[in-house]
Amino acid sequence: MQESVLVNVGFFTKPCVVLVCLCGVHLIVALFFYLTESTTKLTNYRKVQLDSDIFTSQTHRTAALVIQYDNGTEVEVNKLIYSNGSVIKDDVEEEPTVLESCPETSPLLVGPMRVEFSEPVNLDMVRKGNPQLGMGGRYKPNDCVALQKVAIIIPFRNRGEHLKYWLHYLHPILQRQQLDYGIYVIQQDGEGTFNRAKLLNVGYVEALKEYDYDCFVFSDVDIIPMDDRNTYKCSSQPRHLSVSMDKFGFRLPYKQYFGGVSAMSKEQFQKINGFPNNYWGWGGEDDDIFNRLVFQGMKISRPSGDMGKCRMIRHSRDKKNEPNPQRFRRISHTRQTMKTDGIKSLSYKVVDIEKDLLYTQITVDIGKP
Ligand code: UDH
Ligand code: NGS
Repeated sequence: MQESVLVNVGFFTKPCVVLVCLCGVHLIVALFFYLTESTTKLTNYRKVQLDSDIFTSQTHRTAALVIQYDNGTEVEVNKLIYSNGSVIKDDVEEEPTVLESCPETSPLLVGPMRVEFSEPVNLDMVRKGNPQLGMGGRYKPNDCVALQKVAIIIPFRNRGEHLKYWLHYLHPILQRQQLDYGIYVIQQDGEGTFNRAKLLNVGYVEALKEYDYDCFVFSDVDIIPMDDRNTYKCSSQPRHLSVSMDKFGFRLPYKQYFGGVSAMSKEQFQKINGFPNNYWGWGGEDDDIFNRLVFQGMKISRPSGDMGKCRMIRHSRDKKNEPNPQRFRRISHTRQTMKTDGIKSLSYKVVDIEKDLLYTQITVDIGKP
């Protein structure tokens, strides 16, 4: 009885051994492919070569990464990379090497906007809300080449609260306007009499030391546009931008008014020898600038009253910026004085340069009357 069982088992032994062998071979083959695959993946990741040049001040970029396989072959893939190096998306469309010019009118504009000054502004929130900015309040679009490189120059002293509102409102607007821009806050050092026009001259010279700007927007710190179609850029003629201010009942106070916010190309600014340096205290310097432009045969270009609406932050008169009693006499002599007094005769000392994410602040000693 025992013998017959043994014989039966012996009869089934050969096929079983063959089956077990086949299973074994199958297992080995499967294991081989599995291991080869995972080793390649691992090698891929370790051997990704990043070219550090691809990182700019922008948050992300597409870039070609070279992946090297074990067997020596190299493959290029496109990835979206954050500037901290983390790869967030595979196989995105390749970034064109030559970007096209931005359109004449930005498609990102929203038109009329609500502007109010009831809630205080937190600058950390403004920094977080503008992740595309580079140090010094610099920005340029990453999907097209901006039509103009614009330096925005703000004359400044003791107006920190106004500056916060200005930065809060203007950064998003300027980005929607697709400008290549930088913000320059020119702070008058010391307690002497304020000189707006001389600070603007300093801003022009200092901004040009940093970048090849072709347009200069001169803006008071307390004026905020209410419509982003009022683009902060230059025209073929000098442009007055704050044409419809709330404090003047949304109209020009007088036809020749050129105060508040204005824009001039490098050529236009050079043609008038810049701004006067000798208007100490409040008033008249903007009229002198208007005279200079007219005497050089230029006309003022302006947006419509609708697009040119803006709000001014209400405030009391600043100390050391009392009305200048000499202003009427001075504006009657612009034709003669503009030849010598201006950018050619400008002298000042830079005391400090501070780079914030939202602006570049240049503190200057501009002397006294
Ligand atoms: N500015 C300063 N600090 C000053 C003075 C002027 O930052 O102490 C700058 C600032 O950018 C300001 C610009 O210079 O927006 C023009 O100043 P302004 O005094 O000529 O003009 P603003 O319209 O004031 O600001 C006019 C006098 C307001 C009197 C109001 C009385 N109710
Ligand atoms: C004129 C001043 C300008 C000044 C404008 C608006 O009278 O400098 O008022 O002033 N000209 C002279 O004084 C010669 S404002 O109402 O904004 O304070 O910009």
